[in-house]
Amino acid sequence: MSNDRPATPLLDQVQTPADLKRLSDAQLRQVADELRAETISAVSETGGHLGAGPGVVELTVAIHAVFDTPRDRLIWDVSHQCYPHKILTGRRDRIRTLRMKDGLSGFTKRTESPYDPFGAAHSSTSISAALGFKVAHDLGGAPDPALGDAIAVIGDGSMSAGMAFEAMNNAGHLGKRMFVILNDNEMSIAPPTGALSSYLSRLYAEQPLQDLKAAAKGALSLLPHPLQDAAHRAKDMLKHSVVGGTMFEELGFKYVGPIDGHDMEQLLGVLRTVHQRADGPVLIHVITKKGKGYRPAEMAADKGHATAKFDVLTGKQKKSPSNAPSYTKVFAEALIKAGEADDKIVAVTAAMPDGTGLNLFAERFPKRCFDVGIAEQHGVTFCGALAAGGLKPFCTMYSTFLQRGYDQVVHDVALQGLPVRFAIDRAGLVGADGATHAGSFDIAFMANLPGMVVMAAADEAELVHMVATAAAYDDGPSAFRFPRGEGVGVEMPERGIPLEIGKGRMIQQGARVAILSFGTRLSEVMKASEALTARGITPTVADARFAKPLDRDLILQLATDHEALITIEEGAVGGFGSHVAQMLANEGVFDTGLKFRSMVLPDSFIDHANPADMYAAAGLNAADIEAKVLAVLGLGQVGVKRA
Ligand SMILES: Cc1ncc(C[n+]2csc(CCOP(=O)(O)OP(=O)(O)O)c2C)c(N)n1
Repeated sequence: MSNDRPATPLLDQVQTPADLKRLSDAQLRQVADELRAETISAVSETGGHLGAGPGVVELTVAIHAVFDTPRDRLIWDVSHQCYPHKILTGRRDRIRTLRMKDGLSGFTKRTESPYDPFGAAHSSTSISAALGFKVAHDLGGAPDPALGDAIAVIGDGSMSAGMAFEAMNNAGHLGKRMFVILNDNEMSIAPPTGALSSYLSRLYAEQPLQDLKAAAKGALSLLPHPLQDAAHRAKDMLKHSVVGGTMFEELGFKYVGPIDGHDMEQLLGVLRTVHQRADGPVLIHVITKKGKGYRPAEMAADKGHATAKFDVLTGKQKKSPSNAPSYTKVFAEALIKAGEADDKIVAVTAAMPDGTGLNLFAERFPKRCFDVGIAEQHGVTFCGALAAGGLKPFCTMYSTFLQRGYDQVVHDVALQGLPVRFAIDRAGLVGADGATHAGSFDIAFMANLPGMVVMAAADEAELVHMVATAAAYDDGPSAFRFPRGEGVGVEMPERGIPLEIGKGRMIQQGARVAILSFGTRLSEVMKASEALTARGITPTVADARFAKPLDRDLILQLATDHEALITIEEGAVGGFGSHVAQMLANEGVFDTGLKFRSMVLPDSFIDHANPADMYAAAGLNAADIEAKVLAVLGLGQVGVKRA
């Protein structure tokens, strides 16, 4: 590997998957090699999901060579492994814009290409989607392009989530021809946990990977065959040597495998056979290596799951140094301290030990930390019962993934008043992962729940106090949110001090206009305040700390003492500002003429870019706050002229 663009003579001739159909099997092997080199080279320039793509290059080429995409619907689960697919499906010219503003998405996206029939980024949806396409096909749905087969490619990590099993249960029952390719690399982001993972490992630990002949025969024999004898013979053979996968068979799938996902000949052989012969749901178990063919990724603990831009030769990442600690790290360290003081504190992550910082908690307290796999729903209910059992669980999830466990938050935790502590990381806009990962909705969906305490940290020191608050508060459920990225560099307290529930804090006393901030926009508010002070308007600034319960006294005071009140938060409409507006309306404050404005995320899904650009697009930066203050005071025009 070198830092120069790789030579890709054969790949250069492939504009769309139709071009693969003209190539020999040996040439397809070469296309796969070139595709791997091109993928690694592109990610070195853009950053992104590095390990998953190289693990599926052979699979990507083989599927596109055998099936007829985009007519056949190919659905990549999570779709962080879709970069090679994008290169083969007419997007190679833009592959070096991955995850950048106005560039290609890092995931499949319906609006981007007809080869992306179903968008994804949250896991374990692909089998449901494939089944939906298949049923639409059978019932005469007529989209453009017309419907053909449906193929889901799903990783072993994603296969562990409930949704995948719900879909297989349904698909096995309906018995329709469809294909699930289980891409088993024995990795999730971290090594996968749980009984399913052990089951899959056993499936191939106990028997060698199949050679081509046996695999193709295995596939054949699982399918209807005109010759009963041959079918019988094959069945016997399979029973005794070739077939594992009893669990999948019990669910109604024909099981083929395990096969070597880097052996092009074997892949092509098996896919051609099942393509020709399947008349019901088939699960093809493919063994691959995450990061395959790129040593730095293969050697990394996470197999190069996600990376910044890097040097291809050395694998060294090009990250800019930061001055402040990340919120995630601050959270983890505060939780460890709380855990040292209280042995009832336990922590739960859903397959994100590193991303949430719980790997550090697990190192310190291995018995008190649980990685439940990609299973947010289970994780939340599990925490509910841990709380009912007298422990103090911190249910630690990214805002976007907590969405999946929402009924469990409502039904299993809030309704029963159980003191689960929700630590909500990646709250607000997240940058390159884009709209699928934005933490936009948690304020709204948590603050509307009776009995839920909802906090947002304005900076990293506040986060330390909120961890302490959540640890101390045992009267019901609580949540605190904090964003992706680094803190603002404030002085850190030695230890967290529990906050008074439902009380905000004054930051600065000013006049005429009050700005009430919830969360980390506070630093932008302070920048805006400086600019406004230079214009002769010093706003009052307060940090609400709580969206629930609201600090009524503080808010009513701000409303009474000022001509205008502006709220600001990193969340969608329906959150903090809405609660404040509702309270003020009910108190009759608007009857006496308070000017009220609420700054929230726009009512649209914001595409990937860097976080600063995203907040600029959202209109939540200092300049927007300044403009809002001027406008509400009727000085908007003056402001624009002076600016
Ligand atoms: C609902 C949900 N929870 C968590 C994640 C974060 N996540 C992204 S990829 C991934 C691991 C997926 O593992 P696997 O399916 O085995 O694919 P691999 O990366 O190994 O190819 C996780 C946990 C997610 N995308 N969706």
